[in-house]
Amino acid sequence: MAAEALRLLVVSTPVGTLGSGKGGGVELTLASLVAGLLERGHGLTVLAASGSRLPAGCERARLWTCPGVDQPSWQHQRRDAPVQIPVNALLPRLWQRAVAEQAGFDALINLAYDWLPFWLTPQLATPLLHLVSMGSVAEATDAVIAEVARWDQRRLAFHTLTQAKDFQLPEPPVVVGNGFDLRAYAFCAAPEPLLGWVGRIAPEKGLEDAARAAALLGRRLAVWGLVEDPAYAAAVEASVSAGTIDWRGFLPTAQLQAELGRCAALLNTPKWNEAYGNVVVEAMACGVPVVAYRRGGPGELVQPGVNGQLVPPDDVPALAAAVAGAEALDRRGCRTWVERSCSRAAFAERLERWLLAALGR
Ligand code: HBI
Repeated sequence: MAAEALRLLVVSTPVGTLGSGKGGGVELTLASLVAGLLERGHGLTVLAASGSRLPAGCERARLWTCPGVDQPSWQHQRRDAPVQIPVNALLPRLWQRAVAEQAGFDALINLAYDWLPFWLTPQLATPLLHLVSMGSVAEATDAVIAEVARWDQRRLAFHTLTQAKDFQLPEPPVVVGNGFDLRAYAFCAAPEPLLGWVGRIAPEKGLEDAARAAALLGRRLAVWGLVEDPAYAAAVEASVSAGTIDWRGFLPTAQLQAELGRCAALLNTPKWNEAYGNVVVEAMACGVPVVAYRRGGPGELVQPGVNGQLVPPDDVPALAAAVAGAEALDRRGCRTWVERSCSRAAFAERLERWLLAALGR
């Protein structure tokens, strides 16, 4: 239990409503951050887009919402793109409310990857902290994150060391990993001879490499995820023999984990500096070992010989060759590693340590 209960305002991503899945990994991070800190006795208020629903486990948090137009995703803009504020935008409304209410909180926590909240940091009386959700994807956010780091780097936390290395930081970074409600993931001891791949189906996720590796092995590849780029999905389907890919669609966690657990191994093929790699931990939580590129967060989460294997980035033959070694691993060891490192309780403890240090307590 925490030494003293903090009153915390968590401001969500302006890309989609909580519960829509459009916020990507941030939704899972927010759920674990809020539920974990509630468990430790803190008071939580969540500020998000109208239509948002509090995730399971966060019922004791207060929910405030604002209407407005989503922010364009930084993942789909050029690195040198200017910051855009749409007409009737959600982002400034969220922060207008946060600024107006700041006196009622001990700290504000921002989960958005947007210029405005980082820029506001030195201007607020109540300490504003940021859990940065991505690696470097835009010069505008790189620059403002570097400014906050120069001003007071204690205000920043990252999911992994690899992600933090993308940014100019005067001090070693605070790395908090992520947290998962492991009751939601069932361990599967006896898999099918099936390979798996989970993620938004878009070029930066590298599905084409996993499909080619499965084809090289003559194995089926089950694919779960939102088809964000239909043309890309069709091109991947056409790149391997019919029947190699078994498209399973975007499933809520309960259904996803029930199917994912039956895989003999998960292939993880990011083409960008994935900040963390939630799907890698979700697979391991079900006992599924992971073969991943040595890149981004997954390159830090996979412990070779314990919960999976790592191969040189973009090396498809190496990806295929590593599958047998991963499938030979003890599946219970994958689950145990997640229980030790990625539970909501472990995540909340790391978050609380970050908060108290940033508040100078
Ligand atoms: N883009 N502008 C913007 N703001 C965000 O908060 C944001 C984003 N793109 C993706 C994203 N957040 C989340 O899906 C991260 O989990 C990747």
